[in-house]
Amino acid sequence: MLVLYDNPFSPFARKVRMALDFKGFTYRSVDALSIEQLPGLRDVNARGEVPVLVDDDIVAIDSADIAAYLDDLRPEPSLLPASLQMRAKARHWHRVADRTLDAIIHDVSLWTWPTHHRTDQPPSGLLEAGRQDLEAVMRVLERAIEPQGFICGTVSIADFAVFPHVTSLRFIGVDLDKTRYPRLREWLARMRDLECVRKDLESTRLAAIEKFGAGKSPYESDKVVWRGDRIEWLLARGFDAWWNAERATGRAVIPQPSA
Ligand SMILES: N[C@@H](CCC(=O)N[C@@H](CS)C(=O)NCC(=O)O)C(=O)O
Repeated sequence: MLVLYDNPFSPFARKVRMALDFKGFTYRSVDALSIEQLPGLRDVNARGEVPVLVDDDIVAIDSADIAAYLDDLRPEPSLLPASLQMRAKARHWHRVADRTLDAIIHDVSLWTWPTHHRTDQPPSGLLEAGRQDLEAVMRVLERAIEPQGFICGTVSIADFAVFPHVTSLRFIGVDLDKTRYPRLREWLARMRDLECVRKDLESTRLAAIEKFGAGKSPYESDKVVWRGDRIEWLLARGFDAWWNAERATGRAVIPQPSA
């Protein structure tokens, strides 16, 4: 059976879970970011990141590569649209979700994580810069969504990649109001009608209760693993001094190079 090194809250893992369910795979999920599962995760991925998919002796790392592996394994229903133009578009929005939306949302959300209880405040201007850049991406997405359809017309990996990020925007004060974002709002409703999306939302909701009930958390509560894109956005927006201070505290961890 396929084993997914998973986490209920990771947007990358959620994307892969929706893709697995959309394609009708049976799989076993392990919450690999819980402290007790971390050694097992590092055995299959030296970077210690989820998701990882293990299919007997085949290990697929990185959510985009896992999605491609799933299409290789079972071509239909495909995670990519039929036309060349829409395939290129799907890959573009997949990348925007993974590199840009994830980076900004991660960087501005640290203070709201139920796993970490930071007593400091975000550096001045960070939240505003994040909201500004996220709104700029949302304006482009609003125009990009195919009318009466999904991002690329039919359901694709672009929808599964973008969806978890868009649903977290309200927690950081980005309001997708009906007047400015009618297509986005219709797309969100269409997404929520898909069975694989409903399953994702329900399992995320239940996991929040299970994992954080009674003030508990099974996860790391101090250190934060920073990937390249997340650091890049901070530097692009001029938060170098904050980043250097964060590293100096030892809270910020960067994965070591590995093959
Ligand atoms: N490029 C990777 C990124 C995966 C990633 O950043 N995963 C985060 C969770 S969202 C992670 O596992 N971080 C390690 C940690 O938090 O300990 C992918 O697409 O799978």
